[in-house]
Amino acid sequence: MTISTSSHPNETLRDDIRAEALRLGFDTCGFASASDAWPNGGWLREFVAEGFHGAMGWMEETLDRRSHPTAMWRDATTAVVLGVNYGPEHDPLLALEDRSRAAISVYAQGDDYHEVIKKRLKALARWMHGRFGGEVKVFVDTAPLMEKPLAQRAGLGWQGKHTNLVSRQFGSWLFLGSVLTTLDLPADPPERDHCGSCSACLDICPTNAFPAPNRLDARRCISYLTIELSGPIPTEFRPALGNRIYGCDDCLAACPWNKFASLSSEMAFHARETLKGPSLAELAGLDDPSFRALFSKSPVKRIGRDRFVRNVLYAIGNSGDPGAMRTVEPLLADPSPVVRGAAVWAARRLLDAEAFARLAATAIEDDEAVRAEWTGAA
Ligand code: B12
Ligand code: SF4
Ligand code: SF4
Repeated sequence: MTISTSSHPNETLRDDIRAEALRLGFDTCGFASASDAWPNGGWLREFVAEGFHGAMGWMEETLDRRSHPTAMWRDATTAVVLGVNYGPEHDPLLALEDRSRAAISVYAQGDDYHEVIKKRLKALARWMHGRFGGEVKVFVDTAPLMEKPLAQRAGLGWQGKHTNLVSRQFGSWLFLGSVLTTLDLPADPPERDHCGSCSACLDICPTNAFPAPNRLDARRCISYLTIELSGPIPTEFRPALGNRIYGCDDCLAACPWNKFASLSSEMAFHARETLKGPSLAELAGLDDPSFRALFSKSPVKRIGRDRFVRNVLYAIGNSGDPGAMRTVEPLLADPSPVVRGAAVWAARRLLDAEAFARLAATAIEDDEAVRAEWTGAA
Protein backbone atom coordinates (compact mmCIF):
# COMPACT_ATOMS: atom_id res chain seq x y z
CA MET A 1 0.00 0.00 0.00
CA THR A 2 1.27 3.51 -0.84
CA ILE A 3 1.49 5.56 2.34
CA SER A 4 1.24 9.33 2.22
CA THR A 5 4.44 10.78 3.67
CA SER A 6 5.76 14.30 3.67
CA SER A 7 8.91 13.05 1.93
CA HIS A 8 7.26 11.91 -1.33
CA PRO A 9 9.03 13.80 -4.14
CA ASN A 10 5.76 14.61 -5.91
CA GLU A 11 3.88 16.07 -2.96
CA THR A 12 3.86 19.62 -4.33
CA LEU A 13 2.73 18.34 -7.69
CA ARG A 14 -0.22 16.60 -6.03
CA ASP A 15 -1.16 19.79 -4.18
CA ASP A 16 -1.02 21.74 -7.46
CA ILE A 17 -3.29 19.22 -9.19
CA ARG A 18 -5.77 19.35 -6.32
CA ALA A 19 -5.82 23.15 -6.43
CA GLU A 20 -6.42 23.10 -10.20
CA ALA A 21 -9.23 20.54 -9.81
CA LEU A 22 -11.01 22.77 -7.30
CA ARG A 23 -10.45 25.77 -9.56
CA LEU A 24 -12.09 23.87 -12.43
CA GLY A 25 -15.24 23.37 -10.35
CA PHE A 26 -14.77 19.96 -8.72
CA ASP A 27 -15.94 19.99 -5.12
CA THR A 28 -13.52 17.38 -3.86
CA CYS A 29 -10.38 15.66 -5.11
CA GLY A 30 -8.35 12.77 -3.72
CA PHE A 31 -5.45 10.56 -4.78
CA ALA A 32 -5.08 6.78 -4.65
CA SER A 33 -2.68 4.20 -5.93
CA ALA A 34 -4.16 2.63 -9.07
CA SER A 35 -2.00 -0.46 -8.75
CA ASP A 36 -2.41 -1.67 -5.14
CA ALA A 37 -4.34 -4.93 -4.77
CA TRP A 38 -7.97 -4.78 -3.55
CA PRO A 39 -10.74 -7.24 -2.67
CA ASN A 40 -13.36 -5.43 -4.77
CA GLY A 41 -12.62 -7.31 -7.99
CA GLY A 42 -13.50 -10.57 -6.22
CA TRP A 43 -16.73 -9.06 -4.88
CA LEU A 44 -17.60 -7.87 -8.37
CA ARG A 45 -17.10 -11.44 -9.64
CA GLU A 46 -19.47 -12.72 -6.94
CA PHE A 47 -22.04 -10.08 -7.92
CA VAL A 48 -21.96 -11.23 -11.54
CA ALA A 49 -21.85 -14.94 -10.62
CA GLU A 50 -25.04 -14.45 -8.55
CA GLY A 51 -26.67 -12.87 -11.61
CA PHE A 52 -27.26 -9.60 -9.67
CA HIS A 53 -26.34 -7.57 -12.77
CA GLY A 54 -29.47 -8.85 -14.57
CA ALA A 55 -29.67 -7.67 -18.17
CA MET A 56 -26.58 -5.43 -17.88
CA GLY A 57 -24.59 -7.90 -20.00
CA TRP A 58 -21.80 -5.35 -20.38
CA MET A 59 -20.83 -5.96 -16.74
CA GLU A 60 -20.16 -9.60 -17.53
CA GLU A 61 -18.42 -8.81 -20.83
CA THR A 62 -16.03 -6.35 -19.19
CA LEU A 63 -15.61 -8.32 -15.95
CA ASP A 64 -11.87 -8.89 -16.24
CA ARG A 65 -11.00 -5.35 -17.27
CA ARG A 66 -13.42 -3.91 -14.70
CA SER A 67 -12.03 -5.87 -11.77
CA HIS A 68 -8.99 -3.62 -11.22
CA PRO A 69 -7.74 -0.32 -12.73
CA THR A 70 -4.53 -1.95 -14.00
CA ALA A 71 -6.50 -4.74 -15.67
CA MET A 72 -8.01 -2.03 -17.84
CA TRP A 73 -4.83 0.04 -18.26
CA ARG A 74 -1.61 -1.73 -17.27
CA ASP A 75 0.46 1.46 -16.89
CA ALA A 76 -1.98 3.29 -14.63
CA THR A 77 -0.09 4.33 -11.51
CA THR A 78 -2.24 6.90 -9.73
CA ALA A 79 -5.96 7.65 -9.71
CA VAL A 80 -7.01 11.25 -9.24
CA VAL A 81 -10.61 10.86 -8.05
CA LEU A 82 -12.97 13.80 -8.36
CA GLY A 83 -16.40 14.47 -6.89
CA VAL A 84 -19.08 17.00 -7.82
CA ASN A 85 -21.80 17.80 -5.29
CA TYR A 86 -25.30 17.48 -6.77
CA GLY A 87 -27.15 18.08 -3.49
CA PRO A 88 -30.88 18.79 -4.05
CA GLU A 89 -32.90 21.73 -2.76
CA HIS A 90 -35.56 19.52 -1.09
CA ASP A 91 -35.72 16.06 0.45
CA PRO A 92 -36.47 13.79 -2.55
CA LEU A 93 -38.73 11.60 -0.40
CA LEU A 94 -41.32 14.43 -0.42
CA ALA A 95 -41.84 13.86 -4.18
CA LEU A 96 -43.31 10.43 -3.39
CA GLU A 97 -46.34 11.91 -1.66
CA ASP A 98 -48.38 13.22 -4.62
CA ARG A 99 -49.31 10.18 -6.68
CA SER A 100 -50.59 12.26 -9.63
CA ARG A 101 -47.09 13.65 -10.17
CA ALA A 102 -43.88 11.98 -11.24
CA ALA A 103 -40.82 11.47 -9.06
CA ILE A 104 -37.65 11.73 -11.15
CA SER A 105 -34.45 10.93 -9.28
CA VAL A 106 -32.33 13.91 -8.26
CA TYR A 107 -29.44 13.07 -10.55
CA ALA A 108 -31.71 13.30 -13.60
CA GLN A 109 -33.57 16.54 -12.85
CA GLY A 110 -30.82 18.71 -14.35
CA ASP A 111 -28.33 18.35 -17.20
CA ASP A 112 -26.57 15.07 -17.93
CA TYR A 113 -23.64 14.80 -15.50
CA HIS A 114 -21.63 12.72 -17.97
CA GLU A 115 -21.34 15.71 -20.29
CA VAL A 116 -20.69 18.31 -17.60
CA ILE A 117 -18.09 16.24 -15.74
CA LYS A 118 -16.31 14.81 -18.79
CA LYS A 119 -15.55 18.35 -20.02
CA ARG A 120 -14.02 19.21 -16.65
CA LEU A 121 -12.05 15.96 -16.46
CA LYS A 122 -10.60 16.58 -19.90
CA ALA A 123 -9.59 20.10 -18.91
CA LEU A 124 -7.84 18.78 -15.79
CA ALA A 125 -6.13 15.95 -17.71
CA ARG A 126 -4.89 18.37 -20.39
CA TRP A 127 -3.56 20.68 -17.73
CA MET A 128 -1.79 17.83 -15.90
CA HIS A 129 -0.23 16.51 -19.08
CA GLY A 130 0.88 20.00 -20.17
CA ARG A 131 2.42 20.78 -16.78
CA PHE A 132 3.87 17.49 -15.62
CA GLY A 133 3.85 15.10 -18.58
CA GLY A 134 2.80 11.48 -18.08
CA GLU A 135 -0.05 9.70 -19.85
CA VAL A 136 -3.61 10.50 -18.75
CA LYS A 137 -7.06 8.97 -19.32
CA VAL A 138 -10.43 10.25 -18.07
CA PHE A 139 -13.42 8.27 -16.81
CA VAL A 140 -16.95 9.02 -15.76
CA ASP A 141 -19.44 6.21 -15.21
CA THR A 142 -19.47 4.39 -18.53
CA ALA A 143 -15.92 2.96 -18.67
CA PRO A 144 -15.00 -0.38 -17.04
CA LEU A 145 -13.60 1.19 -13.87
CA MET A 146 -14.98 0.61 -10.37
CA GLU A 147 -15.32 4.21 -9.32
CA LYS A 148 -16.74 3.83 -5.81
CA PRO A 149 -13.98 1.67 -4.26
CA LEU A 150 -11.42 3.90 -5.96
CA ALA A 151 -13.07 6.97 -4.43
CA GLN A 152 -13.02 5.37 -0.98
CA ARG A 153 -9.31 4.69 -1.33
CA ALA A 154 -8.74 8.29 -2.35
CA GLY A 155 -10.48 9.43 0.84
CA LEU A 156 -13.61 10.98 -0.76
CA GLY A 157 -16.00 8.91 1.35
CA TRP A 158 -16.90 5.30 2.11
CA GLN A 159 -19.16 2.75 0.46
CA GLY A 160 -22.23 2.70 2.68
CA LYS A 161 -24.40 -0.34 3.27
CA HIS A 162 -26.40 0.67 0.16
CA THR A 163 -23.06 0.37 -1.78
CA ASN A 164 -22.94 4.03 -2.83
CA LEU A 165 -20.22 6.39 -1.71
CA VAL A 166 -21.17 8.54 1.30
CA SER A 167 -19.23 11.68 2.10
CA ARG A 168 -18.93 13.26 5.54
CA GLN A 169 -19.05 16.61 3.77
CA PHE A 170 -21.66 16.07 1.03
CA GLY A 171 -23.75 13.12 2.26
CA SER A 172 -25.10 10.93 -0.55
CA TRP A 173 -24.93 13.47 -3.34
CA LEU A 174 -21.58 13.14 -5.10
CA PHE A 175 -21.04 12.34 -8.73
CA LEU A 176 -17.71 10.64 -9.31
CA GLY A 177 -15.13 10.90 -12.07
CA SER A 178 -11.44 9.98 -12.35
CA VAL A 179 -8.24 10.76 -14.16
CA LEU A 180 -5.85 7.83 -14.30
CA THR A 181 -2.23 8.75 -14.87
CA THR A 182 1.19 7.18 -15.18
CA LEU A 183 2.54 9.86 -12.82
CA ASP A 184 3.56 8.60 -9.41
CA LEU A 185 1.69 10.79 -6.91
CA PRO A 186 1.38 10.31 -3.14
CA ALA A 187 -1.93 8.78 -2.01
CA ASP A 188 -4.36 10.37 0.44
CA PRO A 189 -5.47 8.31 3.42
CA PRO A 190 -8.51 6.16 2.54
CA GLU A 191 -11.83 6.99 4.25
CA ARG A 192 -13.06 4.50 6.82
CA ASP A 193 -16.59 3.19 7.25
CA HIS A 194 -18.87 5.46 9.27
CA CYS A 195 -22.13 3.46 9.00
CA GLY A 196 -21.89 1.91 12.45
CA SER A 197 -25.09 0.12 13.46
CA CYS A 198 -27.31 2.24 11.17
CA SER A 199 -29.42 0.38 8.59
CA ALA A 200 -31.75 3.18 7.41
CA CYS A 201 -30.92 2.70 3.72
CA LEU A 202 -31.52 -1.07 3.85
CA ASP A 203 -34.80 -0.71 5.71
CA ILE A 204 -36.33 1.91 3.41
CA CYS A 205 -35.79 0.07 0.10
CA PRO A 206 -39.26 -0.47 -1.43
CA THR A 207 -38.23 -3.60 -3.35
CA ASN A 208 -35.96 -5.32 -0.80
CA ALA A 209 -33.04 -5.04 -3.18
CA PHE A 210 -30.37 -5.68 -0.51
CA PRO A 211 -29.85 -9.39 0.21
CA ALA A 212 -27.28 -8.26 2.84
CA PRO A 213 -25.52 -5.03 3.85
CA ASN A 214 -23.08 -3.86 1.12
CA ARG A 215 -24.68 -6.17 -1.44
CA LEU A 216 -27.24 -5.07 -4.02
CA ASP A 217 -29.31 -7.30 -6.25
CA ALA A 218 -29.63 -4.84 -9.13
CA ARG A 219 -32.46 -6.88 -10.66
CA ARG A 220 -34.70 -5.68 -7.82
CA CYS A 221 -33.52 -2.05 -7.80
CA ILE A 222 -35.95 0.55 -9.15
CA SER A 223 -33.06 2.41 -10.73
CA TYR A 224 -32.23 -0.68 -12.80
CA LEU A 225 -35.87 -1.51 -13.52
CA THR A 226 -36.85 1.96 -14.73
CA ILE A 227 -33.61 2.86 -16.56
CA GLU A 228 -31.65 -0.21 -17.62
CA LEU A 229 -34.35 -2.78 -18.28
CA SER A 230 -36.09 -2.75 -21.64
CA GLY A 231 -39.36 -4.61 -22.16
CA PRO A 232 -42.00 -5.00 -19.46
CA ILE A 233 -40.95 -4.61 -15.81
CA PRO A 234 -41.73 -7.84 -13.89
CA THR A 235 -45.25 -7.56 -12.45
CA GLU A 236 -44.13 -8.22 -8.86
CA PHE A 237 -42.22 -4.90 -8.75
CA ARG A 238 -44.75 -2.61 -10.46
CA PRO A 239 -46.78 -1.62 -7.36
CA ALA A 240 -43.56 -0.79 -5.48
CA LEU A 241 -42.53 1.68 -8.18
CA GLY A 242 -45.16 4.09 -6.82
CA ASN A 243 -44.71 7.30 -8.79
CA ARG A 244 -40.95 6.77 -9.41
CA ILE A 245 -40.58 6.97 -13.17
CA TYR A 246 -36.82 7.36 -13.56
CA GLY A 247 -34.36 6.05 -10.98
CA CYS A 248 -34.81 6.02 -7.22
CA ASP A 249 -33.25 7.97 -4.36
CA ASP A 250 -34.80 6.33 -1.32
CA CYS A 251 -31.68 4.65 0.07
CA LEU A 252 -29.62 7.77 -0.61
CA ALA A 253 -32.18 10.11 0.93
CA ALA A 254 -32.54 7.99 4.10
CA CYS A 255 -28.90 8.42 5.07
CA PRO A 256 -28.35 10.47 8.25
CA TRP A 257 -25.09 11.83 6.84
CA ASN A 258 -27.18 14.04 4.54
CA LYS A 259 -27.49 16.46 7.44
CA PHE A 260 -24.11 17.74 6.26
CA ALA A 261 -25.21 18.01 2.60
CA SER A 262 -25.70 21.32 0.85
CA LEU A 263 -27.32 22.51 -2.38
CA SER A 264 -25.13 21.94 -5.45
CA SER A 265 -23.33 25.07 -6.55
CA GLU A 266 -23.48 23.83 -10.16
CA MET A 267 -26.50 25.40 -11.87
CA ALA A 268 -26.52 22.64 -14.50
CA PHE A 269 -27.49 20.17 -11.73
CA HIS A 270 -30.31 22.23 -10.28
CA ALA A 271 -33.75 20.79 -10.97
CA ARG A 272 -35.34 22.16 -14.12
CA GLU A 273 -38.73 23.78 -13.47
CA THR A 274 -40.35 21.32 -15.91
CA LEU A 275 -38.97 18.31 -14.01
CA LYS A 276 -40.03 19.33 -10.49
CA GLY A 277 -42.94 16.92 -10.04
CA PRO A 278 -44.35 17.04 -13.59
CA SER A 279 -47.92 15.73 -14.04
CA LEU A 280 -48.10 12.06 -15.01
CA ALA A 281 -50.95 12.80 -17.42
CA GLU A 282 -48.80 15.28 -19.36
CA LEU A 283 -45.80 12.95 -19.49
CA ALA A 284 -47.95 10.06 -20.76
CA GLY A 285 -48.95 12.23 -23.73
CA LEU A 286 -45.38 12.70 -25.00
CA ASP A 287 -44.61 11.51 -28.50
CA ASP A 288 -41.05 11.00 -29.73
CA PRO A 289 -40.30 14.63 -30.76
CA SER A 290 -41.85 16.16 -27.63
CA PHE A 291 -40.00 13.61 -25.43
CA ARG A 292 -36.69 14.56 -27.06
CA ALA A 293 -37.41 18.25 -26.70
CA LEU A 294 -38.39 18.01 -23.02
CA PHE A 295 -35.34 15.89 -22.17
CA SER A 296 -32.80 17.65 -24.33
CA LYS A 297 -29.37 17.46 -22.56
CA SER A 298 -30.95 15.36 -19.81
CA PRO A 299 -29.85 11.80 -18.90
CA VAL A 300 -33.50 10.73 -19.22
CA LYS A 301 -33.28 11.04 -23.02
CA ARG A 302 -31.13 7.89 -23.10
CA ILE A 303 -34.03 5.53 -22.35
CA GLY A 304 -36.17 6.73 -25.25
CA ARG A 305 -39.85 7.64 -25.35
CA ASP A 306 -41.34 4.12 -25.23
CA ARG A 307 -39.51 2.95 -22.10
CA PHE A 308 -40.23 6.29 -20.47
CA VAL A 309 -43.98 6.19 -21.19
CA ARG A 310 -43.99 2.57 -19.97
CA ASN A 311 -42.73 3.83 -16.59
CA VAL A 312 -45.25 6.68 -16.54
CA LEU A 313 -48.11 4.23 -17.16
CA TYR A 314 -47.03 2.01 -14.26
CA ALA A 315 -47.04 5.12 -12.07
CA ILE A 316 -50.51 6.06 -13.33
CA GLY A 317 -51.64 2.53 -12.48
CA ASN A 318 -50.37 3.18 -8.95
CA SER A 319 -52.11 6.57 -8.68
CA GLY A 320 -55.42 5.12 -7.49
CA ASP A 321 -57.29 7.68 -9.64
CA PRO A 322 -59.85 6.09 -11.98
CA GLY A 323 -60.14 9.49 -13.74
CA ALA A 324 -56.66 8.79 -15.12
CA MET A 325 -58.28 6.29 -17.53
CA ARG A 326 -58.73 9.30 -19.86
CA THR A 327 -54.94 9.33 -20.22
CA VAL A 328 -54.55 5.56 -20.37
CA GLU A 329 -57.17 4.73 -23.02
CA PRO A 330 -55.47 6.23 -26.09
CA LEU A 331 -52.25 4.39 -25.14
CA LEU A 332 -54.01 1.01 -25.35
CA ALA A 333 -53.55 1.44 -29.12
CA ASP A 334 -49.99 2.84 -29.00
CA PRO A 335 -47.65 1.55 -31.73
CA SER A 336 -45.20 0.28 -29.07
CA PRO A 337 -46.11 -3.12 -27.52
CA VAL A 338 -44.34 -2.25 -24.26
CA VAL A 339 -46.47 0.89 -23.95
CA ARG A 340 -49.69 -1.00 -24.82
CA GLY A 341 -48.84 -3.65 -22.24
CA ALA A 342 -48.22 -1.04 -19.52
CA ALA A 343 -51.49 0.71 -20.46
CA VAL A 344 -53.39 -2.56 -19.96
CA TRP A 345 -51.76 -3.03 -16.54
CA ALA A 346 -52.68 0.54 -15.55
CA ALA A 347 -56.29 -0.03 -16.68
CA ARG A 348 -56.48 -3.23 -14.62
CA ARG A 349 -55.32 -1.31 -11.52
CA LEU A 350 -57.66 1.65 -12.06
CA LEU A 351 -60.91 -0.05 -13.10
CA ASP A 352 -63.11 -2.40 -11.13
CA ALA A 353 -63.22 -5.99 -12.36
CA GLU A 354 -66.45 -5.51 -14.32
CA ALA A 355 -65.29 -2.38 -16.16
CA PHE A 356 -61.97 -4.01 -16.94
CA ALA A 357 -63.71 -7.12 -18.32
CA ARG A 358 -65.88 -4.88 -20.58
CA LEU A 359 -62.73 -3.17 -21.88
CA ALA A 360 -60.97 -6.51 -22.40
CA ALA A 361 -63.91 -7.76 -24.46
CA THR A 362 -63.29 -4.96 -26.96
CA ALA A 363 -59.52 -5.49 -27.03
CA ILE A 364 -57.97 -6.04 -30.40
CA GLU A 365 -55.79 -9.06 -31.24
CA ASP A 366 -52.29 -8.31 -30.10
CA ASP A 367 -48.86 -9.85 -29.71
CA GLU A 368 -48.33 -12.48 -27.06
CA ALA A 369 -46.86 -10.19 -24.41
CA VAL A 370 -49.75 -7.74 -24.56
CA ARG A 371 -52.34 -10.56 -24.64
CA ALA A 372 -50.79 -11.85 -21.42
CA GLU A 373 -51.39 -8.44 -19.82
CA TRP A 374 -55.09 -8.60 -20.76
CA THR A 375 -55.51 -12.03 -19.27
CA GLY A 376 -53.47 -11.22 -16.17
CA ALA A 377 -50.87 -13.84 -17.03
CA ALA A 378 -48.03 -11.32 -17.37
C1 B12 B 1 -23.81 -0.60 -12.65
C2 B12 B 1 -24.17 0.69 -11.96
C3 B12 B 1 -25.46 0.80 -11.43
C4 B12 B 1 -26.41 -0.40 -11.33
C5 B12 B 1 -25.91 -1.31 -10.17
C6 B12 B 1 -25.60 -0.50 -8.89
C7 B12 B 1 -24.62 -1.15 -7.95
N1 B12 B 1 -24.68 -0.73 -6.70
O1 B12 B 1 -23.81 -1.98 -8.35
C8 B12 B 1 -27.78 0.31 -11.08
C9 B12 B 1 -28.46 0.54 -12.42
C10 B12 B 1 -28.75 -0.43 -10.15
C11 B12 B 1 -27.31 1.65 -10.53
C12 B12 B 1 -28.11 2.45 -9.73
C13 B12 B 1 -27.70 3.66 -9.19
N2 B12 B 1 -26.58 4.35 -9.51
CO1 B12 B 1 -25.13 3.59 -10.57
N3 B12 B 1 -23.54 2.92 -11.39
C14 B12 B 1 -23.23 1.75 -11.85
C15 B12 B 1 -21.76 1.73 -12.32
C16 B12 B 1 -21.74 1.88 -13.85
C17 B12 B 1 -20.95 0.48 -11.89
C18 B12 B 1 -21.13 0.09 -10.42
C19 B12 B 1 -20.52 -1.26 -10.13
O2 B12 B 1 -19.35 -1.48 -10.43
N4 B12 B 1 -21.32 -2.17 -9.56
C20 B12 B 1 -20.89 -3.52 -9.26
C21 B12 B 1 -20.85 -3.76 -7.74
C22 B12 B 1 -20.48 -5.22 -7.43
O3 B12 B 1 -19.83 -2.94 -7.24
P1 B12 B 1 -20.07 -1.93 -6.00
O4 B12 B 1 -21.36 -1.24 -6.18
O5 B12 B 1 -18.80 -1.14 -5.83
O6 B12 B 1 -20.27 -2.97 -4.83
C23 B12 B 1 -19.29 -3.16 -3.85
C24 B12 B 1 -19.87 -3.59 -2.55
O7 B12 B 1 -20.99 -4.39 -2.81
C25 B12 B 1 -18.68 -4.31 -1.95
N5 B12 B 1 -18.99 -5.56 -1.28
C26 B12 B 1 -19.53 -6.67 -1.77
N6 B12 B 1 -19.62 -7.61 -0.83
C27 B12 B 1 -19.10 -7.08 0.28
C28 B12 B 1 -18.94 -7.62 1.54
C29 B12 B 1 -18.37 -6.82 2.52
C30 B12 B 1 -18.18 -7.39 3.85
C31 B12 B 1 -17.97 -5.49 2.23
C32 B12 B 1 -17.36 -4.61 3.28
C33 B12 B 1 -18.16 -4.95 0.93
C34 B12 B 1 -18.71 -5.78 -0.01
O8 B12 B 1 -17.77 -4.68 -3.01
C35 B12 B 1 -18.38 -4.36 -4.24
C36 B12 B 1 -17.29 -4.04 -5.24
O9 B12 B 1 -16.67 -2.79 -4.97
C37 B12 B 1 -21.19 3.01 -11.59
C38 B12 B 1 -20.11 3.77 -12.37
C39 B12 B 1 -18.78 3.06 -12.32
N7 B12 B 1 -18.15 2.93 -13.46
O10 B12 B 1 -18.34 2.65 -11.24
C40 B12 B 1 -22.47 3.89 -11.40
C41 B12 B 1 -22.57 4.68 -10.09
C42 B12 B 1 -22.24 3.72 -8.98
N8 B12 B 1 -24.01 4.98 -10.00
C43 B12 B 1 -24.27 6.10 -9.40
C44 B12 B 1 -25.57 6.53 -9.05
C45 B12 B 1 -25.73 7.99 -8.68
C46 B12 B 1 -26.64 5.62 -9.01
C47 B12 B 1 -28.05 5.85 -8.42
C48 B12 B 1 -28.05 6.67 -7.13
C49 B12 B 1 -28.93 6.53 -9.50
C50 B12 B 1 -30.39 6.74 -9.11
N9 B12 B 1 -30.71 7.75 -8.32
O11 B12 B 1 -31.25 6.02 -9.54
C51 B12 B 1 -28.52 4.39 -8.17
C52 B12 B 1 -28.16 3.88 -6.77
C53 B12 B 1 -28.61 2.48 -6.47
C54 B12 B 1 -27.73 1.76 -5.44
N10 B12 B 1 -28.21 1.58 -4.22
O12 B12 B 1 -26.58 1.39 -5.76
C55 B12 B 1 -22.99 6.85 -9.06
C56 B12 B 1 -22.76 6.74 -7.54
C57 B12 B 1 -22.06 7.93 -6.94
C58 B12 B 1 -21.78 7.67 -5.49
N11 B12 B 1 -21.73 8.74 -4.70
O13 B12 B 1 -21.59 6.56 -5.06
C59 B12 B 1 -21.91 6.09 -9.93
C60 B12 B 1 -20.53 5.96 -9.29
C61 B12 B 1 -21.80 6.87 -11.26
C62 B12 B 1 -20.96 8.14 -11.12
N12 B12 B 1 -19.89 8.25 -11.89
O14 B12 B 1 -21.23 9.03 -10.36
N13 B12 B 1 -26.03 1.92 -10.87
S1 SF4 C 1 -32.25 2.98 -5.38
FE1 SF4 C 1 -34.29 2.53 -4.49
S2 SF4 C 1 -34.83 0.49 -5.20
FE2 SF4 C 1 -32.62 0.77 -5.58
S3 SF4 C 1 -31.64 -0.06 -3.79
FE3 SF4 C 1 -31.93 2.12 -3.34
S4 SF4 C 1 -33.93 2.24 -2.30
FE4 SF4 C 1 -33.80 0.21 -3.26
S1 SF4 D 1 -28.15 5.10 5.75
FE1 SF4 D 1 -26.88 4.36 7.46
S2 SF4 D 1 -26.17 2.34 6.80
FE2 SF4 D 1 -26.90 3.39 4.97
S3 SF4 D 1 -25.11 4.38 4.09
FE3 SF4 D 1 -26.06 5.90 5.44
S4 SF4 D 1 -25.02 5.62 7.43
FE4 SF4 D 1 -24.58 3.79 6.19
